[in-house]
Amino acid sequence: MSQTVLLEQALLPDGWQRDVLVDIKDGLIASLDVKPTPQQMAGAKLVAGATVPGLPNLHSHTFQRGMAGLAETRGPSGDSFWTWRQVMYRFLEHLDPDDIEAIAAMAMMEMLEGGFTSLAEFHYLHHDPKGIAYADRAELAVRIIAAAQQTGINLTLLPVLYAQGGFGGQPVADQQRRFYNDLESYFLLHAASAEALKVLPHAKIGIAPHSLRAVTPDMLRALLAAGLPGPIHIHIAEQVKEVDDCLAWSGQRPVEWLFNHFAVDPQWCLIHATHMSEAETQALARSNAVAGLCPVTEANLGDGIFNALSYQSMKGKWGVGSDSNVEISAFAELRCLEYGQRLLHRGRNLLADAEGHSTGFALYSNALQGGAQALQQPVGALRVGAQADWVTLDLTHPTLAPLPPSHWLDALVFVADRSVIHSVTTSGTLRVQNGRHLAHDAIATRFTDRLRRLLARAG
Ligand code: NGQ
Ligand code: ZN
Repeated sequence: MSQTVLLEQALLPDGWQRDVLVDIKDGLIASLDVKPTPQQMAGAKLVAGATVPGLPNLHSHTFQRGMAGLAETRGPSGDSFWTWRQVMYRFLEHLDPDDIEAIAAMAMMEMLEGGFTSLAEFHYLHHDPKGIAYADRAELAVRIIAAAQQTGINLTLLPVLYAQGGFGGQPVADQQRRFYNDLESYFLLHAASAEALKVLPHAKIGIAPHSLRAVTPDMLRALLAAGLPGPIHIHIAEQVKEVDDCLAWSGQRPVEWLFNHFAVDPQWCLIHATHMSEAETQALARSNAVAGLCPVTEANLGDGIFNALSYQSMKGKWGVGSDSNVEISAFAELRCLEYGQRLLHRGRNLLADAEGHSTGFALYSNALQGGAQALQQPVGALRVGAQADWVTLDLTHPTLAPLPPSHWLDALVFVADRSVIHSVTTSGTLRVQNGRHLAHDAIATRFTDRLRRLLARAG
């Protein structure tokens, strides 16, 4: 399958360019011409507006979209990440495979409508509510894959190893039984997931030890020694209590412990990494691993603020994820990241590259690069060989219409809501038009029906 489109305005790696002619073959950009002849332009399908590469979403648990808005009521005492986690555990007790697929499709559709075109799904819900493996042990991975197929988001699936309930070999709690695997069953799950993923031509697979809280050092060593392909994602140093528990267990902080025991390299993506000393920040930046920041969720859960200013000054790589999916928007993640730094350091335009440079451009391009690395997909730039994944902005929208191109990304990150998104394409196929996914109504109706029933069941 091949087609030729003419992008009226396109964000290329070195800036905005008018009239970019793109040939798409098998979902990839086969050629890209910045000085097309009038004859070439005449034969192409015009994409009006300003086209930017879609952002990779490097961290999500799609099922948590089903509890968005259900964890904002004050509980009996001192609400925190840990009481939220109890609410989340109670919510997932009732989810069946059909619910999980319907919620995943809803979340993925909103990702596409919100500017994300690819996704690393950190998938740890594996078994039935009693902790018993489904007849197909990859049943729930199959459901995530089906949702990706329905929506068209480009998936990197990260089957998660979750094997202990806390540092030092604590047994998993009853509420964590749906996550549990030993190494042997994990490898079977991983193989079955890889097989199921074959229905998606551009999909990737990686591995994800859930956190240092949830795997033992021996298991982590054995998992890495198996040499499975793809990226390695892990939650780390998100909460102060997690840092304190790690210190009590090992005498070291989580990021420090990881670097002391493993060769962290660009394959790795450290999710959150909120609480790091300067030495840890430097080690992470030097490793060229990606810091997987989820600023909206980190704010929602009261995690703390990642010191992006010092990390970026050390040329650390980072990307963004929508994690708990309480709000799904590529732009909101970037905005929240910069605003956290402004509040922390009491300054402005802190993550811009240099004087006279746009903050929105710096945020957007860093998140493109870090996200592509974390997903290990050929995404994150409009260039030959990349997936034809892009977001086209409506240049007649009042947020953008009066502005010159040099300010479009600032307006996108700091001013716009999703109503500036006109269309979204992944793998060369149109998925969102006039701001709505082509299957919006069917996906939204199924989600609403299933969630109503679920909430009635749960009481
Ligand atoms: C998760 N979410 O796996 O969904 C976690 C909560 C945990 C975040 N860390 C559970 N944001 O970390 O134990
Ligand atoms: Zn997470």
